[in-house]
Amino acid sequence: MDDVTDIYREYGDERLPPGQHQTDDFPVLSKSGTPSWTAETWSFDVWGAVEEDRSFDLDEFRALPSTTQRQDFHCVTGWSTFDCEFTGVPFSTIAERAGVTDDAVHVMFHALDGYTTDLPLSECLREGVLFAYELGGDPLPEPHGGPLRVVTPHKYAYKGAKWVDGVEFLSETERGYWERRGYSASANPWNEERYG
Ligand SMILES: Nc1nc2c(c(=O)[nH]1)N[C@H]1C(S)=C(S)[C@@H](COP(=O)(O)O)O[C@H]1N2
Ligand SMILES: [Mo]
Repeated sequence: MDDVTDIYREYGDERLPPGQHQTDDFPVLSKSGTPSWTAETWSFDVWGAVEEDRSFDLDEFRALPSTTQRQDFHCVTGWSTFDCEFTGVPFSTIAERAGVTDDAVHVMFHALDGYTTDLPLSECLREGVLFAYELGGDPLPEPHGGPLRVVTPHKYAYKGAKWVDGVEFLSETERGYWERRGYSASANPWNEERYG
């Protein structure tokens, strides 16, 4: 297992970002409840500034090369939970499979509940950004985004779309659900970038 719990060292000595408190459990936070889906119809789509649009069903996605990482998780509302063990496919693997074109600079994640969130492409290519389908060695619980979610340990957790079913590569910056509603586009917890 890889440890990516040392990201904070880029910003100082404190593992717990400023203004956060540590919780031992893993709370659930969703804008509008847990959406329903079926394994038969679920698909994960990749489109936009790519050489070839791609679509994966669940079995195809789980057959991709995966990694297991221990990560910390920071919600912008103030709680942090340490040492979450996620298994999934690195963002960079998906970018390689689709063949990102030269004009791609930004990414929009799409989810089954209508949620969206955006990040610069360079921020998505960091080691800790995964499309995760297991938590602690078990299938990712649906309230936490199962069957598939994004995790972004270098950002507040609203950058990690639960129930993710699409990733769109963009040649220009666009804003996601919370980013359009006043939350920070950059969302660095150690710089307390909570509001835009
Ligand atoms: N699709 C979707 N993804 C989402 C959200 C959401 O409402 N819908 N909430 C975000 C927020 S604000 C946080 S803190 C985390 C919460 O993840 P958890 O419920 O697994 O703790 O998911 C993020 N991803
Ligand atoms: Mo959050």
